[in-house]
Amino acid sequence: MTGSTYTTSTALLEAMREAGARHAFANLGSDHTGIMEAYAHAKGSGTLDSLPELILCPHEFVALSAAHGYAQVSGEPQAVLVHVDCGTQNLGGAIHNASRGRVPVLIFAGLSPVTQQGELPGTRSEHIHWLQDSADQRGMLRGYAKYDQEIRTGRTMKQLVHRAMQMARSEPAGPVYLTAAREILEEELPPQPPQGDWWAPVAPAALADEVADEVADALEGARAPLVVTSYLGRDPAAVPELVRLCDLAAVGVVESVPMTVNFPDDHPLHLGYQWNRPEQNPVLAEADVILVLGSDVPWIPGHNRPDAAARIYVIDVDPVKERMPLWHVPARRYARADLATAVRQLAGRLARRGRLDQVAVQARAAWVHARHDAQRERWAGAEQPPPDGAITPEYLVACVRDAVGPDALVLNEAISNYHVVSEHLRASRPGSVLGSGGGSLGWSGGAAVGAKLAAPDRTVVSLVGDGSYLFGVPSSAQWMARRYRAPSLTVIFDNQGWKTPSLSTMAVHPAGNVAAGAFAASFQPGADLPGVAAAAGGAYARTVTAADLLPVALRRALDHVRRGQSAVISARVAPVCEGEPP
Ligand SMILES: Cc1ncc(C[n+]2csc(CCOP(=O)(O)OP(=O)(O)O)c2C)c(N)n1
Ligand SMILES: [Mg+2]
Repeated sequence: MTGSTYTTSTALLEAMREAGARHAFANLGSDHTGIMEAYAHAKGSGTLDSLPELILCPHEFVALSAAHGYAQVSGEPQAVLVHVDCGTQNLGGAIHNASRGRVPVLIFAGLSPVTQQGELPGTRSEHIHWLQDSADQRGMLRGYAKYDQEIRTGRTMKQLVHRAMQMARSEPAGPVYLTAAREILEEELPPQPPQGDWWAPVAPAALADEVADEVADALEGARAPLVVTSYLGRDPAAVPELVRLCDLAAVGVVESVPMTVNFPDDHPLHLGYQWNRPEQNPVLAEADVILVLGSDVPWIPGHNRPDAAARIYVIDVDPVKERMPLWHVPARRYARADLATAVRQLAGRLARRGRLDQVAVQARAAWVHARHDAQRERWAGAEQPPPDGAITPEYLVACVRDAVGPDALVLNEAISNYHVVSEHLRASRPGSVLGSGGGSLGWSGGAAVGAKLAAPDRTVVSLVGDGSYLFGVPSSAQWMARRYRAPSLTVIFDNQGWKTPSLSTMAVHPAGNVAAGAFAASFQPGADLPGVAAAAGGAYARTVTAADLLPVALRRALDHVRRGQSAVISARVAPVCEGEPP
């Protein structure tokens, strides 16, 4: 075949762009011949703007993580192109993260050619076309993709891309997966007209009047009302709405497993964070009315639960967690609603009805504020470095906070130090912290690249465990950061191993052999982790072992980042085990 002018591949790429994908994070292969021709043709004819910008990704996990980070920051769905079955498999845990994080992204993979004797343009031409033909390629992502479909003719390509994107963007948002054989991608077509205007996502849902009344009644009658949230702040506009509601009725807020800033840390009604620490949160136990506003894990009932008599209301875009096999919160009412809309409705109702007992509200506000202040005082005390000059995680986060300032965009993948980041970063600006939303480690490597592409004027900072840094394929992510001018600062909590599996084991076997120190998942002998980034992406690379050297190391690293060069600082914190690994 010679260079064709308009094919199904052109329609695919145009439709992605029409649906809002500014980028296609791509790892290419023999299924993408039509796509490469389409880009080459667009370049020659000056029409590249009608296609997503192609971002080459040496690893697919990083490609999807970058699309994830971009979509989180911009709210715009992105596209990912991968190679048949094996490229799909290399997406690995990034598809879990996108699904659990409810991130809109369209993944497209080719299929091996469906003809083998030259019957159609695009027919099999390489040995791998027999090897890469799999029985159920789409099945690999089932359970994680919201929608999957094979495109069987170029005539429906644009419709199906828009339909898939409409699904991806409608709440609860999530990844979608399309495939097409090479013959389909090579099919010549008359140019397909734009369709973007006809496939908007489903409009935000409001609370039914009777539900809004019931929740407002509960708040008016509450002695100790509490909001628990994990991801209300994915929509930064929802945060000031929540502040207004909480101010009106003096409602305290606990962030459970926060994936973003849901409520300003410096607001006196903020009552702290819940991660995995095996202890009862007294604030949760004392509450008599609890609004769970956007949370997959509002508490871990095995060790931390509300009072049995508490009246609980779940309001969420996904109130019964349709993709989770086992899930339950003992709520009076489950309501599906857009959180900014629902919270605005509740605040409007409380203000209009004027039934709140103002004396009780004032007294409660004073009590919550005192608790907030005591909590912050305790946290501030923990930031002092010990006399031996070692770097503690609390000190590390405090140094990062002071160095980067409140406008930075912080990616939290600190794992056994997740809670330390929450408590010491003191993030108060909506949209200034991100988590993956899932549990497959390595997200921050690619997500930092995507986040910086989406917000070129912001300083992007990843706080990451040493294990998670390696899971993120830093060779690939750091190369992309240089090639696409998306520099960021990575700070590694380098405890030279995986601490969390030991913590998990000790929680199950508190007096077991691991608790006694007989085994630890150590990375000794230690690796030069920043050196990986220097080799692959020309990053500024430093390892810091003493507390007093940290502030200046961070300042220097940030200078490099501001000049366009990525920087990776490994901060040596207490190792998972001393000396030789047991
Ligand atoms: C893809 C993936 N593989 C394995 C795990 C299991 N896992 C959970 S925490 C952890 C250790 C992470 O190490 P690090 O980032 O250094 O954090 P630390 O526990 O040392 O704080 C592992 C391997 C996981 N969550 N995801
Ligand atoms: Mg570690």
